[in-house]
Amino acid sequence: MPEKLSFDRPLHVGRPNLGDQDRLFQRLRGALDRLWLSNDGPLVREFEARIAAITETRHCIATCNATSGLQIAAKASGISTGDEVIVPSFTWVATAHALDWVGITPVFCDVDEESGCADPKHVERLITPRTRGILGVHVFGYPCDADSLSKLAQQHEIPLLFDAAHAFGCTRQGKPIGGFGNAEVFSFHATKYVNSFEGGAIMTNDDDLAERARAMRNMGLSAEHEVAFCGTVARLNEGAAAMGLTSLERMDRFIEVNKRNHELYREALAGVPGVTVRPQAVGERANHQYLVIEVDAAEAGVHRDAIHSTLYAHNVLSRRYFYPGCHQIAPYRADPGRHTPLPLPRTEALTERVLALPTGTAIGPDEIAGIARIIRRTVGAARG
Ligand code: T4K
Repeated sequence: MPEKLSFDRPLHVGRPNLGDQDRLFQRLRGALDRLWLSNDGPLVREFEARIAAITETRHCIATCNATSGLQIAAKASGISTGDEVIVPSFTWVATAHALDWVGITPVFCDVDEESGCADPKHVERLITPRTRGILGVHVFGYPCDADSLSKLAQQHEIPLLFDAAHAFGCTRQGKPIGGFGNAEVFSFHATKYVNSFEGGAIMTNDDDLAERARAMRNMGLSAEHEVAFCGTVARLNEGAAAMGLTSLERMDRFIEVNKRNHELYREALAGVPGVTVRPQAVGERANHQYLVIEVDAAEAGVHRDAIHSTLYAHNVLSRRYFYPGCHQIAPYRADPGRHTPLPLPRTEALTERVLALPTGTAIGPDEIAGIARIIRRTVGAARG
């Protein structure tokens, strides 16, 4: 009988990790008993204090998601409608949309191939008098070259922000992500290894920026009936904070499992021509939240998309994070002169090669071995 390769249940990328459900319900009951469900409640404050402590950053302003957090961080840094901000194209579309939605123009830069993060040399070439900020992305938790970006930002007297949606719990040169640049923004969406159902956090060591961001998150209110700034509504609610706090209690365990999965994939895919597991930064603490392989079609004899389709056919729902590059998607492609003065060859090559595979607590060693077997056979068949 031929060996069974397909899975009986779909294996997803982005399956949420769950903390202790009793602790979650206890916290939710507490919120219900207090009749305090949102607007800077005690669970939100506790969540913020925990995130600030873990990341050794002075201020944490929890938000309803990272997208809103990025918008507030930009506005609170003094970036306004009509300004341009340089941002990598190799990222989730939320990074670009967060800016564009509030009338800030994202100008896309190319990335460094190894890290997948903004290439500071290209950023430098793109800076013009219209540039009012730089927004780096610690893509898949790999830390950006914050030193080089920071030098550029200081030289041009513009704010430096980081989209740290993937990088909670990671370090750069041993220092936790969260405290770099003028502000960083985490995501605690359900698909992140620590989640608050939906949520985000603006992190900063700048007291004034923190005060502005805190007010902007809540309609610009600085005190009762005192509206200091134009703001939005991007508060985290108590239910979400209850989930976030419960998830944080298992943070180390989730990282351990992700790390084990990373090793298992690496071993199981070793020697498959043209297929490599994207590495994490050497010597840093990584959360291993995303497990991303790269497929070199020339060597593997098969394009990433064919492996993606084959996995799907076997019930492994891989994701092409991140394809296409932001500069190639409709809203930005339509106006290339405004968003991308140059082609972005490294981004374009990378977006053709990457594929995210299931990881996290919802997946076990046997499943990883099975997924690797499908990939190995697909490549083997393609190469004859
Ligand atoms: N910056 C970066 C660099 C980001 O990657 C993101 C988000 C953001 C900013 C913005 O963060 P937030 O504003 O969302 O806080 C997913 C996530 O929705 C998104 O948060 C994430 N990045 C992005 C990389 O992935 P989709 O469109 O792929 O989501 P979806 O609904 O297709 O789900 C992905 C996988 O997760 C599926 O296999 C199903 C599984 N899943 C999902 C949810 C929500 C579950 O198993 N259970 C669930 O509850 O964007």
